Amino acid sequence: MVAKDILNFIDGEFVATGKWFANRTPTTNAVIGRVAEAGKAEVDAAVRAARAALAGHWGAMTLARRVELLEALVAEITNRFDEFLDAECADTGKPKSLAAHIDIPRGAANFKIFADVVKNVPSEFFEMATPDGRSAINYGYRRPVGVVGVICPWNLPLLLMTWKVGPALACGNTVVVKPSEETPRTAVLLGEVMNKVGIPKGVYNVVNGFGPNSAGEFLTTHPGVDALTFTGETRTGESIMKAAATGARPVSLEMGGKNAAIVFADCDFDAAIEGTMRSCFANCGQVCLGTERVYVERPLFDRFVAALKAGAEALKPGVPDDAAAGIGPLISKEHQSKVLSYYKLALVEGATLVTGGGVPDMPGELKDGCWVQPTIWTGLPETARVIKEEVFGPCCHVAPFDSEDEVLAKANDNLYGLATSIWTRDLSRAHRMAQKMEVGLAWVNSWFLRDLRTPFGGSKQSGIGREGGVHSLEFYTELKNVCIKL
Ligand code: NAD
Ligand code: 6OD
Repeated sequence: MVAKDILNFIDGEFVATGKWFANRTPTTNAVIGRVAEAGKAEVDAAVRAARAALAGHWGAMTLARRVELLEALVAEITNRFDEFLDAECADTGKPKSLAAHIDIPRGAANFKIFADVVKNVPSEFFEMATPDGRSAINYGYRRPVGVVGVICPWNLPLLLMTWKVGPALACGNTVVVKPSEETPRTAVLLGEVMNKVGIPKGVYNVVNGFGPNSAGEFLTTHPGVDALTFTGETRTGESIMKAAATGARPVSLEMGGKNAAIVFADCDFDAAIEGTMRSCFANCGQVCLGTERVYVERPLFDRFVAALKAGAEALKPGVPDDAAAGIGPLISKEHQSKVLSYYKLALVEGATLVTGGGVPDMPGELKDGCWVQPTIWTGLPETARVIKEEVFGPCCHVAPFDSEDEVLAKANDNLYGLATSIWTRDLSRAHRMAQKMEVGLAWVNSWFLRDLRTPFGGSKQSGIGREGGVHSLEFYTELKNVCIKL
């Protein structure tokens, strides 16, 4: 049973406010709860609590104890797996089979990996000769950056929130989290887990609300926040960067994408289809790393399009509990309208519709949900808006290519630079292509295969900074040099 009232979590307490907004479930668009919107006062209270925790028990805690607490968090999320699963699926409508495999396990794993990193990371050391014939030693010492504001999107709510909160806490920071207004449940539920395992109050805080003139803006402009980490749209990231300029505060930005998959004729065909199906349609296409542009070497083009079409048409839309569901709804009616407007635009821009293009016929109350059909186009010019702009829905355009140079030029001709998937059996070509693609993440013969020790982030307008493994330490700690004359 998921909660009807979703409160803020401030200083270890669940806090209501005088202002509520509706929590809807995307399968039917029905209101299933209400969310207490944090105003300036609640955001201020959360930031103060976070500062106090930093100055108190949490700041003074040994690394070994912090690591123990993070490991206890992992165990408790795992204990309450089904509650997290229900909460995430109520908010997003995604199939439980997907969330049970990706969202919730990664929600726990994000604490484990960074507990391991901080336990094991070495520091640099240099010895130098001094002019008086003696010497000095230098070592790097990391301390927490302070109170971190964590602004989250709705597509993988727990996974993407803990991807920031895990390293932030592991490094000894405190956080104020602003979940997406669409998906507040798992962030608030995590508050219960924090209390249960004994994370000191004030270390983890959650404020609910929207962006401009609401909790998001109040948090990012609060002078008590030392650093801002954000996942979401590039335009929002720009606003957050502007807010962070006041006080010259550091930002880590993980933003939009318009990712290309490149399929060579020598690929393992079945693997390429399986991977491209997931990269185009998993999570109803709402994955920043997802593929919306597929380039296929000409000899394979017709066969590839036919197989992708068959795969897309076999995806059964269904509710989270439906074990046969291959695809859930989009997140909201607003997002459904946006995606459908691109479906229309594609035809105006001259696309050939291979499959989809509309709303599936759903029974009963599901008719009011945020469903769209998985959609494939061919035939668009590279200048089309549908080729250039992020749709963030279950759709892709497939185009043929004849040479590496041609496909590289096309794939790189975009303002975004997040991820790519290259499908080939030719190892030299795989390396060549991966090196020349203007992206932060290049997969070869795979997609969304994640080793959490590796650098994660986007180039161009897809992001600023890298997180993951030791790279997260660059953002969540201040590295100080200590120089000792001997
Ligand atoms: P969004 O930018 O609309 O919202 C993200 C968060 O920012 C929400 O919590 C929202 O309330 C808040 N927000 C909005 N305006 C704000 C403001 N002015 N000040 C402070 N906070 C503000 O993004 P979304 O629609 O939730 O998520 C989808 C987008 O996220 C897509 O573009 C997708 O590519 C991107 N994304 C990127 C990554 C990545 O790792 N690069 C991961 C997931 C999603
Ligand atoms: O796997 C991750 O760590 C990560 N940040 C995934 C982002 C997915 C975007 O929708």
